[in-house]
Order: sequence, then structure tokens, then C-alpha cells
Amino acid sequence: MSLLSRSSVFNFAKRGFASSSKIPDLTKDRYPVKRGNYAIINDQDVAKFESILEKHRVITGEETQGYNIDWIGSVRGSSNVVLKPKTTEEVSEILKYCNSRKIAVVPQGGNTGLVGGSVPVFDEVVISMSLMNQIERIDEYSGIVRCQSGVVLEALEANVREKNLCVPLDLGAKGSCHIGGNVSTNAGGLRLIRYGNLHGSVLGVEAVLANGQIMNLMSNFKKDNTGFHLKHLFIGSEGSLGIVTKLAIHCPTAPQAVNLAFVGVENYQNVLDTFLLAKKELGEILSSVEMIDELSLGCSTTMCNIQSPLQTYPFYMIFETSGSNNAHDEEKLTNFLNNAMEKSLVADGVVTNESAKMKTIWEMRERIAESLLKMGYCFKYDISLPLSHFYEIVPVLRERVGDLAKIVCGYGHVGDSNLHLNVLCDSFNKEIYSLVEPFVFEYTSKLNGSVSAEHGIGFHKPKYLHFSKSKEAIDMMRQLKTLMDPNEILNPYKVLPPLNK
Ligand code: FAD
Ligand code: 2HG
Ligand code: ZN
Repeated sequence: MSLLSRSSVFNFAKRGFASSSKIPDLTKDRYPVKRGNYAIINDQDVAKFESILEKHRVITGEETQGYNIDWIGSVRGSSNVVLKPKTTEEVSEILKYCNSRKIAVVPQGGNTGLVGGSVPVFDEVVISMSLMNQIERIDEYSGIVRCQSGVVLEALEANVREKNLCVPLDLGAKGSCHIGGNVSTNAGGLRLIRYGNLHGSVLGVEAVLANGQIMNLMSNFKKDNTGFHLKHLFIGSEGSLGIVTKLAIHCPTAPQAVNLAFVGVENYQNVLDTFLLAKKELGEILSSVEMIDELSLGCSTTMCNIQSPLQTYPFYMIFETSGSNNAHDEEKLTNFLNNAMEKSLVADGVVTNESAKMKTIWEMRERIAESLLKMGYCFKYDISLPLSHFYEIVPVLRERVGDLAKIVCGYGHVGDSNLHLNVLCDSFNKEIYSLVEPFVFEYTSKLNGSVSAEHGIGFHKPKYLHFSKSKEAIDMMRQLKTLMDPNEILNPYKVLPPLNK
């Protein structure tokens, strides 16, 4: 389902930014952050970039605005230069030059990231990967696909489908996000329960290091135990260790049969027990398990004008099956729903394999982020929590922020213990900010959860990294950063906490 086209991502009016007064404050004014000791771009630098790329692939002036603001409007940089390479060699030349001049850069994919990592904080040069969008090879026998990193996820999916394969990753931003952005954030999404995370599916990576050196870590095989598995350093490091230019991904065979159940549930304990029943009864065909609370569903149905097939319940769940025999899968899913209702776990539900109906159900889930954004400013938390405590933070936070927030809601990939906790208010508000942070992260840490389940650390969370990682682990990350990017030109102010904190 294509929810976001490139233009909609930057179309502030469509997104709810009705006037320029809603354009976010500059990051440097909203947050306490100090510019690093980087060179300031001059005309000679621009001329050098124009000599590496064609002139029209060096963007300056007004047109750079959209590349400076993140999708949720939480941060805004002031870069005046956006570069659009087409080849790995061009990326290498750019970085070699930037490193020699100590010019800071931000790699940018589809700019759908939700942690402020994809845009400049100050005047860093944006390296947009949008023209590195060639698919090199799709091998239908092995399922291995080689492509450049700027291929839009939805386009990759459409191409591999022609060979009866599917990309082992799906998310609401698929119409805009790049596969390279997905790998750089180790994106999770809606089918992680089925296909696992990208550390498993990505077989090879080509990346350019800060000094311009090209690291060829590509592989055409699932099995390749030759030394250290360096590719993993680039999966989830959010552009802080290198720019990912090419990928080899294992794409599984596309399912022949897809069925969906959408159910209403009266309380969270029943959500858990229904999940358990689904795992037992649907076993190997289960491909997605999502949970949505009443307020979250209310947002997407109202703001996106979608008609829910069910009446109002405190919780909803989506169960998707993907298999090879429709009659078999449909029967299994229907039996599961009947059993769940007999046991009074589920209050009501529908099962469907009609594509229009499945599309509506997925839209109710995938468009929650978009609908929240239409209503104001959203503080977003993406946490892993033990299932036994998964939802309790939502009412706790609701009580804590009281009337200051318009909505506090929770939804997410319950099948992977990943809660999306959202606090909606009219506009960025320091009072709420100080009530929710560091509270949410302390709460998560006390439960041994993760402060970032899938969106990453980006600009918003470096100071909270220690809630999920030991001092020794952070020290080693820093040593790797120093080894691979000694001048710290790659995506500064992101991922790692500043040394003095
Ligand atoms: P960007 O936002 O452009 O960049 C993200 C980070 O990766 C930045 O730090 C950037 O510097 C770095 N980067 C990008 N490309 C490269 C590259 N080639 N080399 C090195 N670094 C690079 N995320 C999930 O995990 N699961 C979801 O279900 C999910 N659903 C979403 C739904 C919506 C509606 C939206 C708006 C976002 C959603 N996201 C989700 C978040 C986001 O889409 C993902 O993080 C996605 O992987 C980002 O890809 P991108 O191409 O937009 O990267
Ligand atoms: C999703 O699963 C995304 O829809 C976005 O990860 C979550 O907006 C959010 O909080
Ligand atoms: Zn998600």
C-alpha cells in the first residue's frame, strides 16, 4: 500500500503544516546543541561538488528547505547544499573531499525517519541517495537481489514481485523510504515476526567510509563465514559509520495466499492471550500481529475517513497469515477467530482475503502516524517492553501529562514486543517535553526494555542511549566511530552521546 509519495512527504499543507508559522524552530534554537568545529561551505566547495557531480545535481538555495525538515516536523537544519550522487564512485569522491576539508555531511534516504537523524542539525551537507535507485539483479532461483541503496522500498517490492519474490520488510512509509534508509535504521515494520530483522536478510553491503574508501562487503550467498561479519556495522548505524551505496538482500518467495483477521478486544490481558492462541493455532503461516488501542484507531478512522468494520473496543488486533494454500489458511484463521470468541478473548472480529477489505484494515493501522501528525505535534516513543508490562505505560503517561496533551495513545508491533507510544499536543511544548522525557526512558529501563525498538537513536535519543546500553558498549561504539570516521564528519550530533555528557 503506497501511503506516502515523495511529494506528500514534503507537502506541508497536506501534512497539516497549514502555514509557514508551523514550520518547526531551527534545531539549534529548540535544543541545547553546539556546532562542531567543521568547515563552513564556500563557493570553492560548491564548485568542487559541481565538478564531481553534474551541476544540476548540486542543489542550493530555496530548494534545500524540504531536505532540512524531518517528516514529523520535530527538527530543522539550515543546510544550503544538497548533493545527489548517482554512483558509488561519486559518493567516494564527495566524502574524500569533505573529509579533507572537515565538512560535515548527513546521508539522507527517503527522509521518513522518526528520530531526527536524516536531516542536518546545523549546516551539514545533505547527501541525498534518491538518484542511486538502480536494481542490478534479481535472481529468482536464490531469491538474492542486488541494488543501489536509494531504491524506494515500494518500487523494490514491485520489481521483485514480478519474479514471484517479496521484500522481507514492509512499513507504512514504503512509498517514500529507501531500502538503504531501511538498512541504515535496521527498520522493523509489520512483518518482522515472519521474516526476522535485516541483520538476517541483508547478505551484503557496499559502503563508503568517511575518507572515501569503498568497502565492498557484498555477498551472493546466504552462507559466508569468512572472518568478521563487518556488514552488520552498517545495519542500524544510521549513517554514522559510512554511506551505504549497495545491498544484497535475500527476498523470500511471495506468499500465494494472504488472509487477514481484524478483531476487537475488551482488555489488554485478552490481547496477550489472543496472541498466544494465534501462535499456537496459526503457527508457520502467521505473518503479522499488530495491536491498536481505541484512541489510535479513532485517529486514523476519523482523520483519514476510513470506515472500521467493527464497533468501538478498547483494543484491536490484526492477524495476518501468509501461506501457499488459500483454503487451508482461511479455514485456519476462521477457526482461530471462532475459538478466540468462544473463549471470550475476542469480542468481535472479521476475516477476509478480499484485497479491498484487507487494504482498508491495513490503512487503519498504517495511517495512524500520519493522522496524529495532522492533529498537531507528536512526541513519539518507540520502545521494546516485556509483554506482561507492554501497555501499562500508556495510562500511566496519560495521567502524568493530564490536560496538557490532546491524546496519549499506544499501538504497535505487539508480536515483537514493540510499543509505539505517542503524546499529541497542539505544538511543541517544553512543559510536556519535560514531563515525558526522561520519564519514558527511565520507565523502559526499569523494565529492562529498549529505548529504541526500531526507529533508532538519531538526534533525539543519544542522551538516553545509556538506558539501554552499558558504558562499555557505548565506549566501544565510540572507538569504532573514531576508527572509521576520525574527523566525525558523518552524521554528527546523532546516535552517540556527546563526550562531555
Ligand atoms: P531516512 O529517514 O532518510 O534516514 C534515516 C537514517 O538513516 C538517517 O540517520 C540517515 O542519515 C540514515 N541513512 C539513510 N540512508 C542512508 C544510506 N544510504 N547510508 C547511510 N545512512 C543512511 N520504521 C520502522 O522501523 N518500522 C515501521 O513500521 C515504520 N513505519 C513508519 C511509518 C511511517 C508513516 C513513517 C513516516 C515512518 C515509519 N518508520 C518505520 C520510520 C522510517 O520509515 C524508517 O526508519 C525507514 O527505515 C527510514 O528510511 P528512509 O529511507 O526514509 O531514511
Ligand atoms: C509504525 O509502526 C511506525 O506505524 C510509526 O513505526 C510509529 O508513528 C509511530 O509512532
Ligand atoms: Zn513501527
